[in-house]
Amino acid sequence: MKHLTLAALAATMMLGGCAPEPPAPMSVVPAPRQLEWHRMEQYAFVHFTVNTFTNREWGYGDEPESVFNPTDFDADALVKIVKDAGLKGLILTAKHHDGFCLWPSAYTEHSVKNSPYKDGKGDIVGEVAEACRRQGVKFGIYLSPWDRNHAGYGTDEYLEYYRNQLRELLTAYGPVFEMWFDGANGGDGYYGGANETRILESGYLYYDWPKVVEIIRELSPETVVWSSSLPDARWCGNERGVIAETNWCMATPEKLYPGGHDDVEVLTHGMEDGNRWAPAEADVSIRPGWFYHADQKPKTPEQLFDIYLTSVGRGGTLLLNLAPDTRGRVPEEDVASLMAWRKMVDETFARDLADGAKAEASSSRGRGYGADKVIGGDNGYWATADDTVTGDVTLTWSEPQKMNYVSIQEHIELGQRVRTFEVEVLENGAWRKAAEGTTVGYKRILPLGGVEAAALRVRFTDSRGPLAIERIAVY
Ligand code: FUL
Repeated sequence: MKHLTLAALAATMMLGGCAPEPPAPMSVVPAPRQLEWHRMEQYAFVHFTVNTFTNREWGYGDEPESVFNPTDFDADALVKIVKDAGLKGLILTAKHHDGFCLWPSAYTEHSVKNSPYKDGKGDIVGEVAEACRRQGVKFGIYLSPWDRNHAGYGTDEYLEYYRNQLRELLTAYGPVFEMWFDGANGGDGYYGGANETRILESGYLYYDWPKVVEIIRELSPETVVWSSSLPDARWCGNERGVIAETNWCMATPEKLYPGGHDDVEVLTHGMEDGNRWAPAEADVSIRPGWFYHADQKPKTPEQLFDIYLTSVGRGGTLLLNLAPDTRGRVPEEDVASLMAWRKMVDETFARDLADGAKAEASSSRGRGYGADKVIGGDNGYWATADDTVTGDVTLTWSEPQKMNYVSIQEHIELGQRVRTFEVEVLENGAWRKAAEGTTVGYKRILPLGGVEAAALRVRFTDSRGPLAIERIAVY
């Protein structure tokens, strides 16, 4: 027995000694629910309510329930479009600012139950949640805090109503991958017939977001909370689908929402020294409006492709909105654009050239953390020693390859580290800088312009700690 152990020890030593410890995690790392969320990369928003029928973006709150009358709604058809487009989830406007509920809530009469849809027996939230489960698409909910219908909006009565609805939704329609709380807070509205303006001094204080988050954590701990104030995920600061090139996944809540208002600078870039994981999500509509309007056109597949590069390609997620029409169907031209975009993304990123390359690094942490780990993903990560915060990985091919994009991913389980990097290509025997960037995070995609090169080198020129790179892919 003793001999065997010694032999095994000798073999281990010949192979380069004991495997080193992994790099220590940075002080802020993602929770498992956030990691899972990052990996979804892209999911759909669906804006559908009375506004679809009144041709508005923000309903006033006085719309009779009778206006909600989709003639051909089919939850499975909607979810199939989302799934075929490669979108991994669907967040539905269960209630928008007008207060109309797409589910038969026990707490109000202002819902589908008093609409002509299925003679009041329909439940859009339930039907979509079920269709999502059947088709393997994750389900999420938008529940507008601002409610222009409710008579008690602005008082404690409304808060109780709102929290009851939140509990009702999470209990009846879970699992919910993301809860989406928009930032529109107060203004004029119907408010049960008062027809007045109600301005909140501070949305943060009124809604008591810590209390709302507590309810979600209790009923649905796996749900990612999207909001301005206490987020698991943050707004990227615009509705164009453009995340900043320098994009840290960390932020400090007090800095995101100082004085009850968004700090767009912090939302846009995040904070290198932020005290919680609050990654950027890019919400953008396929059309100019969030809701359907007959006179609007969808974005082209090329526009959607650019949005993919400035959202998923900058380390965040893409929340792409679809707007069903008065039939309850996603307009055919939108579906065509969406599917053409999907095809473009799939074809562009179909074959990772790194699969046929040899990988070498300037240095490594030791056994189990070599350069080969960057190829293919899912097999660990390349890491440097504790005192080494710069380094490079070179991929070499036997023949020159035509390169359109490089995609780099950090091992974010251990936090976000890279501050700056450069990409060089070996073209006709000489190295040339082809691209450069700042942060990497979950994923960073940069164009290489179709260069023909026999090698590609990523030089990490500054990092917050030892490097931990999960994947370098070339397309
Ligand atoms: C905003 C809302 O005011 C818009 O109507 C839309 O729902 C957008 C996604 O969020 O806060």
